Amino acid sequence: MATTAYIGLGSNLGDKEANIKKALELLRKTPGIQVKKVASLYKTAPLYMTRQDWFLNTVVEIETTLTSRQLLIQLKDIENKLERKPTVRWGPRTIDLDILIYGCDRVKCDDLVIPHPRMIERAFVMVPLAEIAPNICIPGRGRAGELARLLSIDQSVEKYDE
Ligand code: PH2
Ligand code: MG
Ligand code: MG
Repeated sequence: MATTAYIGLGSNLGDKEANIKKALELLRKTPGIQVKKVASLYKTAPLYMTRQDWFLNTVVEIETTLTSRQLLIQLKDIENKLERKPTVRWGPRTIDLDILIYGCDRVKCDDLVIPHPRMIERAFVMVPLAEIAPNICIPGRGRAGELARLLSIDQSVEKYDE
């Protein structure tokens, strides 16, 4: 049985657009993953560690027969293929692929928490998510569309001209 999941993509090192495009291509080639919807690319101001280059972000909707754990392994594999190097937490990266939502599942492991615990405070996640799934409900927080609207009042997220 297939599960609908949402994945956040981000890049702020090297050729950001090429990195996101390559990651999308690798996602499409991964057995057990079907990419259903891709949001626009957004140019976003860095959150948390603010003295670094701006990010390109997007969100994709997939259907997958993989478990959330298998999906995580595939996403790490794509990050490795794009030569992501370990740096400081929230520091610059060629590509970051995060599971945001996996069906209705709730997961709490040391290395995997679903829904993504910080997505609701991040306009760089909620704005592209709301573009492709405005009515999706974040448990206890409301609809993506409304959350995105509130967050984008004070976080800089603008559409990127491809
Ligand atoms: N990712 C982070 C930390 N800060 N800021 C923006 N704008 N976009 C990101 O993808 C991002 C970030 C850690 O994953
Ligand atoms: Mg991340
Ligand atoms: Mg990550």
